[in-house]
Amino acid sequence: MTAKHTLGEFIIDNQNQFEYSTGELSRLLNAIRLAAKTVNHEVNKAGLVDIIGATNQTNHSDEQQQKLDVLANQAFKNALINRDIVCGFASEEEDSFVSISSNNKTAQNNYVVLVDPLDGSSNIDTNVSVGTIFSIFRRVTSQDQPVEEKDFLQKGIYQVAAGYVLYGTSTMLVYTTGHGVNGFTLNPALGTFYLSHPNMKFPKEGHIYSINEGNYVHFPTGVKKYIKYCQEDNDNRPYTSRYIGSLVSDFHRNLINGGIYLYPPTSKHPKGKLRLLYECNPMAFLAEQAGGEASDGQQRVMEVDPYELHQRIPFYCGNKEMVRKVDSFINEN
Ligand code: AHM
Ligand code: MG
Repeated sequence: MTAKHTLGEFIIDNQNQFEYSTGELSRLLNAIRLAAKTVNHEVNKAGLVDIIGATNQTNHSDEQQQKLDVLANQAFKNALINRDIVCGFASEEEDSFVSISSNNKTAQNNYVVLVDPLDGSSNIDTNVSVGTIFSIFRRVTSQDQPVEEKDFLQKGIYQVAAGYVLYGTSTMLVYTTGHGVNGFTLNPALGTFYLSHPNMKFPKEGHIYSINEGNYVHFPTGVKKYIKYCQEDNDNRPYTSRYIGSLVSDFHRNLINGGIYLYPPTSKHPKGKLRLLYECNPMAFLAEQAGGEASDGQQRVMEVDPYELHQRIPFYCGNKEMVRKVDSFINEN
């Protein structure tokens, strides 16, 4: 495999790794690749045309939607729905899931996709990196009926694929189907993603902690103790603090350089801020596939049993040893 391997070739070459290899998952990943290029195009135009700033709408979580949130959501929805590839779609920007019936009545589609179309979108106005996060499950209901909520409310361990697109200094698509993590960089001149980061793994040791320390006074005691531990002058510490406020970018940097991302419960977000289905599960799957871990402070994120689409949880994700350390502080006494 060389850096000349394109994402399209890689998807086809690896489709036989997949348990239910019908080509359906490959077509789905190709649709995501296309949507990623559309969003990339829009993000790059920000500042030139009137797509920066807020709409006058709010999403399910009562957060004001940015214009690009809406554009990105539409790009993913169109790419998936128009291609007759999936049976269901859920998004951080939609109140409820969308059921999609196939034109082929004898063979309905098998997969549901959950998307955070533009994560970290509050960074858009200031030209700071943002991302898209996606998670794919096989439906649990029978193929001859419309999807139900339970097709989406599955534990993360049942994900068949997950990934993110990072619209950064370059645009990357990073994904897993449970056989390691591979990263592809977009050549903007050709509009093609090339394999640039094969088999991504967290470095053995991490030295970066990423948390919004402005919320410090509201953190649980265990997290406060962990932050003090990161700052101690001992062994390989103090660690470095780096926080972009864009989960995809913070996660990507920590995956490459070694680190942990933390979003504990706060007074504003007593259950944590990040959404289990659109953000935590896919990042947890990628982290584990790259030799890292993800926890909500009590258990492995991918084993949390979801009860609602927009559920939030506390999130600690990154190098294995660092996640275990913060867990041990949280569960002390
Ligand atoms: P969003 O999906 O509304 O963009 O919120 C998720 C983002 C994450 O990308 C980021 O890590 C976090 O919210 C930042 O939150 P805060 O500004 O509270 O630190
Ligand atoms: Mg988000």
